[in-house]
Parts: sequence; C-alpha cells; structure tokens
Amino acid sequence: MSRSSRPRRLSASLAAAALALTSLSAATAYAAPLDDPTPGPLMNYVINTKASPGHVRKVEDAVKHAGGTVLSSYRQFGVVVAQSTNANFKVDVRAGRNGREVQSVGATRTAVVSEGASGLSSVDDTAATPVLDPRESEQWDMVQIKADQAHNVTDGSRRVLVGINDSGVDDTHPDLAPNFDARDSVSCIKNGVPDQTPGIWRPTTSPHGTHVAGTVAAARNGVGIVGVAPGVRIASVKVVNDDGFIYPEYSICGIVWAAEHHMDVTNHSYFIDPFQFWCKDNGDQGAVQEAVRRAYAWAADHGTLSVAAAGNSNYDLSNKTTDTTSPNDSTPVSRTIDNNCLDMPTELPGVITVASTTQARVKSSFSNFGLNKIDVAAPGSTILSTLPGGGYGTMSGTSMASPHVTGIAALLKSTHPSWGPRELERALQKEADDTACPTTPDARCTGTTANNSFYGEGIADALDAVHR
Ligand SMILES: [Ca+2]
Ligand SMILES: [Ca+2]
Ligand SMILES: [Ca+2]
Repeated sequence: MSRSSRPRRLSASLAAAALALTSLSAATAYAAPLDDPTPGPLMNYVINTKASPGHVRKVEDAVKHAGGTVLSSYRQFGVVVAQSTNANFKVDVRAGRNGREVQSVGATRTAVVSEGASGLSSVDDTAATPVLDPRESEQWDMVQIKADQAHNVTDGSRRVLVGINDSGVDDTHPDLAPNFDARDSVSCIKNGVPDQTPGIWRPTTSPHGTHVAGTVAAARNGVGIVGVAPGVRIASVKVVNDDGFIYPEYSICGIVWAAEHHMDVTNHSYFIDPFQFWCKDNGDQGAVQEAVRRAYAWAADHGTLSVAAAGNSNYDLSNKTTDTTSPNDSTPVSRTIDNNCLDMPTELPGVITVASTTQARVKSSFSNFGLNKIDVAAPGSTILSTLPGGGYGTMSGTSMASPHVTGIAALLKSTHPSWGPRELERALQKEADDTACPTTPDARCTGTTANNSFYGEGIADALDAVHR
C-alpha cells in the first residue's frame, strides 16, 4: 500500500502562517521604490551573497526588485554582477525583497558605464521570468534538506534518469512535463508484464505518484514549485493498481524495467502487498522474499539505486513482534513475527530506508523507526507538491520523505557520474546531518546522535551532495 495520507486542505494554522508570510513579503517589497526609482547614471555593481556560495537566486531577485538587471551570476562562489540606473540601487538592493540575502554591494567603477546598457531586459519582464518559482517560499522541506542552497551549485543533470515506481505520473502537469521521459515509462500492473501503451503510465485512481514525482523533480520554470533535482529527468513506472495494491510481480517488473532502462535512482514509496512483513520461514512468503531480494540485488548490480519509505505504522522495524494487518487482500490475521520477516522493498539489502520528519526537525508521529534499519530521515509531514490535473496540494507520509532522498541521490549522481549504487548509498549516509534523539526521553529512540533509531545517520543533506 502506498505510504501517505490522502491530500488534505491546508490546515488552519498553516493557512494562517501562509497569510502572515504573504503580507510580510508584500510589506518588504514595497520598501523598494520599484515604481519610481531615482534616475541616475548607468552603473555596474557586484553583489555578494551572505555565504559562499550563497542564495544567488534570491540576490538576483533583490537586484530586479531594486530596478537592476542581472549581467552575470556566479553560483559557484556567490557573486552577482548587475547594472542599474537607479541612483539608490545600493540601498534599495538591501532594503527590498530578498535584500537580507545580500552581504555587500559595491559599484565596479567610478565612471559611468561607457559600453552602454547590456540590452538585457530589466524589471519590466520579471513577472514573466521570476527568479524563484511562485510557491517556492512554501517549500519548508527544501530548506530543511538545504536543496535551496544546493541549487546555487546545480539543479542536476539531464543525463540522470529517476524512476518514479508508484501509482503513475501525470506527465501533462506543467511542472512535470519539462522533465518527463515518456520513452522509458511503463505500466507493470497487469500481471507484472511491462506495457508501454502511450499514457498507460498515467494515474487512474491515485494522486500519489504525481505528488512524489514533483518532490523529486518539479521543474524550475516560473510555475508552481521546484523539486529537489529540477534538472534531472523522471520516468513513470506504474506499479500500483487501481485498488491500491502493489503485488510482488509488479514491484519486480518495475525494478527490472528501471535497471534495463538505465535509471540511476528509483523511488519506492510503498510496501509490497499483501503482507506488510514477508516471513522467511513461510513457504509462500519465503519464496516471494527471495524472488524480490534477487530482483533488487540484480538492479543494484546494474547501476540502479533504490530508495524506499520506512512505513507509516510508528513500528520498530528492529524489534518485530506482531503483525495484525496482513494479508490485506483477503482477511488479515493477527500473527507473531520476528526480524526474519521483512517489510519490502525498504528492508532489502542496499535499499535506502527513509524515515519522516516534521518542519520542527523531529520524527513524524507516524514514521516507522528502528536502530540500524533507518538509513536517513527527510521531511514527510505536510509536503506541498504536484497533483494530477495541474494542481498542487499537501500530503503526509514516509511516502513524501523518500522522494527527497531520491532527489538528493539524483544530485549526487549528477555531480559524480561514475558512482554506482554503493557509492551513492555511502555518500547519502555520510553527508546526512546528525540528529539527536528527543531531549524529553523517548524509549523508542535508541542509539547515538551520529546514528539512531529515529533518524538513522541523520537528516539528508542536499548541499553536501553537490559540494563533494
Ligand atoms: Ca516549477
Ligand atoms: Ca536500508
Ligand atoms: Ca550520522
């Protein structure tokens, strides 16, 4: 079953927060005299971002709102070169929208620019080509994993292909269409036999896969949101049938397809039905466990990394005792289980297991956990992303956490094209930000700050991924 709640309307408190944010940015925007800049000579300026590299895009935005034109942007070291005839440019660029991202600003010469205006468009067309996509400010998740900072270095490479192994992706969504690869998309929900009928990979009953896809790679295109890796390509590998089931043959078909089609990373925000835990000592379940294990191992050997949701049952994966929910396609029974029973694919060797955090950087109440079971954690509570039909909405679940890590893996693959699944796995673990157990004692959280049952190696970090 997929690992998320249904899309929800904005909660009252979140809506209030969004409103407050809107009025705040409107107030600061008006601080810059955009409509009536003081006319002055044509001058060129350098603007340094707060850190190096830094938030170059926000500084570009500040330049435009101060009546300037961006001439060059050096993402690598956080410097923007700009031109303006606003006599108060140096003041306005710090006082207006995103001005707080500016560390320092200086004119590059004392004489008027002799070579004339650059010919680049100025403030007039900023509405048509905004520096930030309209809803990026609502994406707290990207700030938590530092994807916003990582994008000053790279958005990811077109060479990298990510499989969204899920309920289908709406490739007509304006925020997904630019990055969608139809040629490598497929459906596996008829007996696990690949079907490439055009459009068969689209969603039919569930928005889940479209939401996951947006978190991985929604485009930087002036529309809606921006994903973790907006420069990479995505393909839909449909493995969830119209009743919400992912049978083993679907999941096997999907991972083999992904590897055969040279996908670098695949996201799996689901557990294989009908058993939440597949037990090795049971005839049917043992055989399935082995078949699925082989498929994922083969895919990893062929260069495809798998990232998977840890699950939404607030269950300790390192101390299994009971399962009351399986099989979920007939009549569930209550049974005693042990650690030889696996939640698949998340507990398979080499699969990155992702727990969920809230905006407060703590474990989401629903997130599964387990010492030496969780690899890393990422945002999964109230995540804004794309919905079928061109819309946007928030969803919650470890389903929403996993695609953040998939996106970081895609950035890592972009900056290290020679790396395979094992190198990517090690880097994801090593670069995660250590996150301690809660200060109020919680018996469920065991281990160290460096590696514990709630957050594994820590909260995943996109900035380190692009710096190594
Ligand atoms: Ca966008
Ligand atoms: Ca794992
Ligand atoms: Ca760690």
